[in-house]
Amino acid sequence: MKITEITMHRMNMRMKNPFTTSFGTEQDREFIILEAKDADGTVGWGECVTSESPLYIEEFTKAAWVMLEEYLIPLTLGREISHPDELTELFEPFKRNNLAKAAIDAAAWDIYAKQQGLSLAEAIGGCRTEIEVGVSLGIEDDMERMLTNIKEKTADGYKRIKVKIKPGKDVEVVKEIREHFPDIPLMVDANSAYTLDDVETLKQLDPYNLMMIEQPLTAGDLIDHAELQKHIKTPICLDESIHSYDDARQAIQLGSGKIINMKVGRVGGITTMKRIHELCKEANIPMWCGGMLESGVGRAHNIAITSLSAFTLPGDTAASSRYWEEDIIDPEVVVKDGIVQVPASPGIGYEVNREKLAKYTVQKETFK
Ligand code: OSB
Ligand code: MG
Repeated sequence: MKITEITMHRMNMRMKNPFTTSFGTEQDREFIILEAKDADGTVGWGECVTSESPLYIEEFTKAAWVMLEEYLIPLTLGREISHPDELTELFEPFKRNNLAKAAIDAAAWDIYAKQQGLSLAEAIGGCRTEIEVGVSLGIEDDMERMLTNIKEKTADGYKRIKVKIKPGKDVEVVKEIREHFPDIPLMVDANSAYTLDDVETLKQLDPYNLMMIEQPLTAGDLIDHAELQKHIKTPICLDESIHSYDDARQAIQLGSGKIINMKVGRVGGITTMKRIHELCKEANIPMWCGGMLESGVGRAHNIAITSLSAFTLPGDTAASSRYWEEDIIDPEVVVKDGIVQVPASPGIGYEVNREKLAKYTVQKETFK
């Protein structure tokens, strides 16, 4: 395989509703769709899941664009590779910038799968034809609205509900949710908003039978999470602390968490994701696929990834319609009774709708 042309589409897509986390509110998603063309004409797609601002992670869309344009795309173009795994090694000298790296990696895997006549799920070793999904709900000022959201999503069949929390919007919120929904599979995500000074508050979540608390402490931290886990019963799930195979290995060794949220972007691509997957399988660490409010392209990759065997918990890959008036893929991602069918057709298994892609593109450049 030899990628001879890459087009970056900088996108701006407005979500139906604002999404609030402990780090801020986002409604206009700015990200990059990366289109790669092989010498044989096969086209592959990847999504660079950055946001306009570096609030969740240090990368952001304009920075990723420069990283891709100046470093990663020149390294990729015209290079003969026998397998997409080789890209990880190729990009290794450049520190971090995982979201940018993962965008090319994703497109290369799509090309590779199409050339092999395999679905992306098959190409990466997936073993499921359908996956269970949950939904992630943002912080709401109005508790009634939160309860309505949960009621709706539960009625839609989502397999678990995740709610965002932050200091001051945590124990009371969970208590009230549990009063109305005593039995739903429920978890919370703090997006790094707490410190070890908050142990007493976090302990108060223990009676509410949460599946897990996601990333309570600082992004990148493993040590304090291990300490926190000794004091709370709720299992800790790591998100912003896992950027590499070694992060996952050390987290398991230290007991920093009991569950891992996998985002392919955050770990720099499918190749590293697969290594972490093997590690978690061996260590009996359940995984699930996180989300970055993706368009259909990123969503398609997430569906394929979730077909791997250690992804035993429902992830955040909700239906296209949960986010968008219209998605940029055909067909859109549909969730029925909390289940998404894993496409069997070659590559990501969805067609990018070029008309809709163009409609939301604010900058486009082709590199050869
Ligand atoms: O922490 O998982 C997170 C969205 C943007 C950035 C970080 C996170 C999230 C979500 C939403 O929780 C996941 C989704 O619905 O795509
Ligand atoms: Mg998270």
